[in-house]
Amino acid sequence: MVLVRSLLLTAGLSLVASTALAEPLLVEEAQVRAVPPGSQTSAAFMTLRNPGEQDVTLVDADSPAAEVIELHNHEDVDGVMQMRKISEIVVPAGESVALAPGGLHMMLIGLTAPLEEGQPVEIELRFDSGKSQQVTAPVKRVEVSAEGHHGHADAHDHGHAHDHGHGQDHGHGEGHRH
Ligand SMILES: [Cu+2]
Repeated sequence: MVLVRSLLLTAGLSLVASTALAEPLLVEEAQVRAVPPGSQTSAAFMTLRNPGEQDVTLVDADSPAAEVIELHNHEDVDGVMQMRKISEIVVPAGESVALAPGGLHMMLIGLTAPLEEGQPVEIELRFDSGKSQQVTAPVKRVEVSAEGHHGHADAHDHGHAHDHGHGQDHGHGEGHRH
């Protein structure tokens, strides 16, 4: 009887443990944009992959590196790319969503300390399910000009997207300087 009870207890515990360990998303290529000293904002980029069978909805994020993190997208408004705060990012079951310069990103607002290249930034992703997930995103220089050295078409497209991101960041910084 004692043996049965302890077996049940063990089974119950391992079930809880494996549930707690199962992260909702696989996060790849997480990085935070290196910004000049004195900058109050930065952005985090990453690829969110959902290996599960249910959609995962990101609704919020938090980091010791910034006072606030907002989920942002870029929208083409009459030919001008504008940054918009959005309430959620849905990662459909079995699919992945890229947060990248010129598109979806997490905006770090009110940096608590200067970001140093290579520094790991801890970001907690919060989901509508109430679950959360910890991500480490190193600070990296996100190239603004990719002209010249890479040569192939991909590099050029890339450079273009970065240029958009760059312009928008300026606009954004001003928007938050109330
Ligand atoms: Cu933004």
